[in-house]
Amino acid sequence: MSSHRRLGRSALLAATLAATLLGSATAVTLADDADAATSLRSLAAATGRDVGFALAVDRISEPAYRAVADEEFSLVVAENAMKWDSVEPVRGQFRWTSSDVVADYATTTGKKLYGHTLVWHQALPSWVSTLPADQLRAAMRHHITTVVDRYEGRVAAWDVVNEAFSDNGDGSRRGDSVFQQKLGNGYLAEAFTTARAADPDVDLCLNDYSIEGVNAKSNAVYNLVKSFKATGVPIDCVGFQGHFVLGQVPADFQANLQRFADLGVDVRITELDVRVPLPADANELAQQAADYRKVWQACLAVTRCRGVTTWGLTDRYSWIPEFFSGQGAALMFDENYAPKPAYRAVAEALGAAPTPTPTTPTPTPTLPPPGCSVTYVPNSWNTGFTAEVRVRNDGPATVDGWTVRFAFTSGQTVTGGWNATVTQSGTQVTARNAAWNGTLAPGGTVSFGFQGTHGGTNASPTLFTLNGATCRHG
Ligand code: 9MR
Repeated sequence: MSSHRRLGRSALLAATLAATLLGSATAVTLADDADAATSLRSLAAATGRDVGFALAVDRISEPAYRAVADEEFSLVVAENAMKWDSVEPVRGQFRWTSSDVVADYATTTGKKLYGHTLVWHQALPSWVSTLPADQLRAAMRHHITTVVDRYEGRVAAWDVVNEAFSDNGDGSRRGDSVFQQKLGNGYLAEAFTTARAADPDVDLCLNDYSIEGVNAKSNAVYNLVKSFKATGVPIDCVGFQGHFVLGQVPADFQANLQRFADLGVDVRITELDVRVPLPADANELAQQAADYRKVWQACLAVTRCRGVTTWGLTDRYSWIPEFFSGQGAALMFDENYAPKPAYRAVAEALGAAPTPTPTTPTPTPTLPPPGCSVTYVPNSWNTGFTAEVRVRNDGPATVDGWTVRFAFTSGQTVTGGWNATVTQSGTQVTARNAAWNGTLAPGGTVSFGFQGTHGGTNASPTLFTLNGATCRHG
């Protein structure tokens, strides 16, 4: 095989599968040379790096999700299933159902399993916060020991402590952590020592965000790692989460990774995503691709960088839109599992040949035909209105969880909704299914609505999408 490989067998496979599931006759074609094509997983393996994704346990049974996960990634981490509130919701009673799904998935697919996370101030059951200091210490030790023991020999590395430093970025310890409040600075070393006692071989990592560049917070983490090394507290790795705003990967990212590596720890990008104001346009997706490329190039340039993990797999399911209103599209696969420019950029950073420049006629990707129809029925008065939106699933597959998006063109404001959670950011409106109406069988229709205000003109939106796909009117 040539040193450069062409992109796309698995991406093609995923796009084909997704397109098939979504009712398209033709997949988006990514490569003109599918025979020599390969996946991110194999490209990354050739560089000695892991390409990981955060697994949402309730999505792995979906065929398109599973196909991309299986094919493209070599490492898996639980997005939520190994957190304290998931595995020990009641003191001393451990529930392994969800965490085992992730561990078993790693085993059956031969992927590396990354552990996230043992001690964190969030995703913490309320019983932990109410304990007095001595009992909190005992509970922390018991939790770490039990969870690490359970996955001993299977987890390659644990985020032992997550986000120990303050949000304000000044390098101080996090004041809103019950561990910090009741146990003081020493809880960190104690957590690492406890984890080491439970598993002498697993790598022990400190994980945090907004530490990607050289700044007061990353300096504080750096000094802590240095002091651990100096005093013999076991630590093997530092995780840089990498939740980036578009275009804001710091210029000194690689240098920062390198200074940590020089302390004698591995480094890893643990939760990469690059959020974009919605709807993302082509320029933004190109910038996002450049950001992903820069992250991978930095990792590849640092010998002790073990890999890059994205926080999720598809824009269809990502924490971003929920936490940052009006933003999303942060991952390498879009809402229909089609690889985005970021995917191609990563593959190229990993050694795949650049996309051949197309000769005439310019091959335009065949987009899936609309898989949905929308009827919009406004009812206006003075400066108020209601609107009912009816959405029909025209595709052959059941839609499991829906997001409908559209934009106002005459300054309207949503004030409330029914049968959906309706939010607005600028002109962009996002409606997500309610708990009871998320499933939309082929041919099925769902109706939701909202109240709003307008300034005298109440033009109807013209473009609606269902889970990212453009809908017909009618
Ligand atoms: O993506 C995760 C989201 O589904 C959870 O509700 C949230 C709280 O448990 O955690 C999110 O993941 C976080 C990760 O565990 C730590 N770094 C920040 C991530 C995004 O908030």
